[in-house]
Order: sequence, then structure tokens, then C-alpha cells
Amino acid sequence: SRKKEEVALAKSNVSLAQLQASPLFLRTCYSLKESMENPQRNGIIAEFKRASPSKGLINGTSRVQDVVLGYEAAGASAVSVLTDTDFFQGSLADIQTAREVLQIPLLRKEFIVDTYQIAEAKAYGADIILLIAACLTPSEVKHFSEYAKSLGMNVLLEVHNAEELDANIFDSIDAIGVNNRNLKDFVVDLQHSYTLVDRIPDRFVKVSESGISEPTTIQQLKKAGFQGFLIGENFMKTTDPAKAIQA
Ligand code: IGP
Repeated sequence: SRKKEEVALAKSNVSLAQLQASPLFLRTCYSLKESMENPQRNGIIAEFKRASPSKGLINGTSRVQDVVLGYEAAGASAVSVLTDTDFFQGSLADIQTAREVLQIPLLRKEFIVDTYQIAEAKAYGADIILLIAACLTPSEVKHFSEYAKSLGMNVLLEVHNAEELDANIFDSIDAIGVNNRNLKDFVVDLQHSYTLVDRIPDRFVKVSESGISEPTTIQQLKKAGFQGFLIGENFMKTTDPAKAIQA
């Protein structure tokens, strides 16, 4: 895949040993679970997303440090930063910048297909990695999540249907996100969250992802059993994303 070729190229520039020697690699990660359980915080995993394949350019002007600091000040439980360049106009520099200003858990939002990207995530300041069930085999999910845990990181597994959920339940996973957006046709339907929530074992942090734009929706998702709400576009499409999260 394109992502696998990209990873191979990146590896040739920076060795795993170099990543492991970088100062951020040695830090202790923030706990996603702890932050989610903190009553001072609102359960939102607020995302910095400049563009997407479905919407094209969403926000080409806001600076990452201003947005993520605003998210934290507004009570977000965690922040997500896209690092994919081709489809989302993100970069590793964005996540490093976010780490420099934040004191809450930080998610590297990326299509992970290799353990190298997990080491890279930690070296650039991420606390959480995303594993997308639709892109990986269950044995890859197990292997990658165990590797991330060995680095002291948190793992968010993303699923879209019952088959993906049932096939990927491992002790090395901390949180399970139901993506309301189908990655194949980009159709968003909140019903995916309501249908799957009771199938997710209670030991996992339950996150509803994508297409959330109303405070009342968050209340309904909470009632249904979700603790986390991954929201990007609704904030990023405004001129001041850090202000939009306060609404
Ligand atoms: C945020 P939204 O609709 O609020 O911008 O969605 C987040 O869920 C979405 O960016 C996302 C995503 C992904 C992006 C969820 N899973 C996997 C890229 C890859």
C-alpha cells in the first residue's frame, strides 16, 4: 500500500535506534483512561484536522498550537492530531508542536501499518495510537497493540461493525472507538454507535467517533454508554476552533 511504501522511506531516513534515543521517547505517557475519568474534563477527544478526503480543505489558517491549547482550556479530555500529509495535510511536526504546549493525552491520528510508526508516534510526543480494524488483521492489531503497551502508550482500536469488534478484543487495548463514518464511502451514521455500544465490554473506554456536531448528541451518546467523543470537523470548520468547542 501507499502507506507501507511511505513508512519504508521514512525508516531509511531515521533509524529505530535514533527514534529510541530521542528525548520524548523516554517520557511517561499520560493515561487516556485517567483523563477520561477526570470529572473536570468533558470526554471530548478534540481533533486538529486541516483537510480530509471527504471534505477537502476544512481549515487552512488556524495554527496547531492555538487550536490545541484552546481545546485543553475548554476542558477536552484528549487531543487528536492528524499526521497523514497526502489526505489530511498533517505532519509529525504538528504533533510535536501540540506536545510542546499540552498537558493532556495526545493521539497520533494515522493509518498505522508498521511498528515503526508506533515508535515514531512516541518519539514525536504522542501518548495514544489509533489502530483501525478495517485496515489490519486481528494478529496485526494484537501485535501492534502489545508493542505500543511495551512503550507505555495507550491504544485506541477503531471499529465500524460487530465483526471487526468481535475479532479484535485484546487485553492490550485501552479504548474502543466506533467510527460513525464508513471509511469506504464516507457515509456518516450515528446509528453505528448506538448499535455497537452494548457489545463493547465495559473494561474498555467507549468512544463514539465522527459526525458529532450537537451538544444534545453528546448527551444521548453518554446515556447510551459512551465516555468519549471524537470530534474534528465541527470545530475545525469554524474560524476559531478553540471557541467552537466551548459552545
Ligand atoms: C473526527 P469528524 O467528523 O468530527 O471530523 O471526525 C474523527 O472521528 C475522524 O477524523 C476519523 C478519522 C479516522 C480520520 C475517525 N477515524 C481514521 C482518519 C482516519
